[in-house]
Amino acid sequence: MRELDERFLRRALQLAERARGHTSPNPLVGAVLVREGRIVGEGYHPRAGEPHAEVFALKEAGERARGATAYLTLEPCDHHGRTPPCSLALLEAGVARVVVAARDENPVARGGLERLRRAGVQVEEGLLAEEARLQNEAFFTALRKGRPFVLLKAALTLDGKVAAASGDARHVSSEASRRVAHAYRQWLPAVVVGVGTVLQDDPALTVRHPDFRPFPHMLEPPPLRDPLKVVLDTEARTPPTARLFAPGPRGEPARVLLLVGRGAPKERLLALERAGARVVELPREGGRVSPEVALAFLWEEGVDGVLLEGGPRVAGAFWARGLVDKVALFLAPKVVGEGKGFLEGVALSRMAEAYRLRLARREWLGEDLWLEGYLEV
Ligand code: AOF
Ligand code: ZN
Repeated sequence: MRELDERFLRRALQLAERARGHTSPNPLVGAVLVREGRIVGEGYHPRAGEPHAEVFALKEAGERARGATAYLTLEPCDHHGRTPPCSLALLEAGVARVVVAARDENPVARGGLERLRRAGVQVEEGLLAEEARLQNEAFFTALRKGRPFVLLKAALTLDGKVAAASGDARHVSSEASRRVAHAYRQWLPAVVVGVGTVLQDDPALTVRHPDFRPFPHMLEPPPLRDPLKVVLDTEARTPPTARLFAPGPRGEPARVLLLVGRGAPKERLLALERAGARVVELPREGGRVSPEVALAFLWEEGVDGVLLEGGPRVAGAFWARGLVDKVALFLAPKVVGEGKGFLEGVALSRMAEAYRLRLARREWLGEDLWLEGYLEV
């Protein structure tokens, strides 16, 4: 029984993955309805504002949902949000048993399991819970912290440098690593860079040829889309001709958000707006737009996670304030000697004080070492 339950729940996790990159601020959710050992309905949540996973599965099952078991990656919602409660939909359809991987932690939506239990539905939870929580780690972390989840990505030489002494940062890591990095861009709704990176590297920040290895349940790639491109640019120094304004590889117009400090030169703001940017003036702290203020603004906009892509000054500022949740590093077998370190402005006097990462991944990508870890606090 447990083996079968696990198999169908895994199928639900796989369905959920089809929408990676499209659901923020909502989670990825998959649903499978099974009657007499056979799948009678499947669904996933395609994007915020559209019906929830359960609704698609119930629709496909029709009358066959009566007496069925529902396998859900997330506790069904119990609220009238953008859509009506899934708990009621499951009850009305006559589902007899519900197997749920992870509890919803959204105080507004959760509670579906209690309602189903009270109505006499057999409820089981916790199977594959860890995998389901990992699938939605941005969603869960953001809810818990009340700000977007922050993944810091960097390609480093063996001596820990992100750029040579001149600032040249082009192609530290291999093509294989860059493809994985593009999968992170697909995953998180926004990419954040400092204006220094725009001036130095002129990145496009689009999603091209991603390699979806970070996501274990993904069977087929989701529809690709470029992230919201966010530039921390206190003085509005981004050139209106920067590559990030160009349409993406699929012809989609670039979505660029420039977070500038109050009092930045008006004529530059106008030029950047003409280039297609949305420009938002935020209060300064110590002369600059702070990471806290930027994240708070993004969270209000419904951004539940960001990929921090540098440079070292922005990375250091987020790190020093404890705002980095997860790190993805690509370590290339190169040595440049003096160059730009990974975290500018972070300085410790004793090795014993060093930050520690709890490693969640250590894998070779060709000759690069790929690490993922969580900052221990
Ligand atoms: C489910 N099934 O497929 C999803 C759920 O604004 P709404 O109505 O889309 O509600 C969003 C919240 O509902 C979201 O924050 C999360 O708590 C839950 N998402 N629940 O039963 C789904 N996507
Ligand atoms: Zn729902």
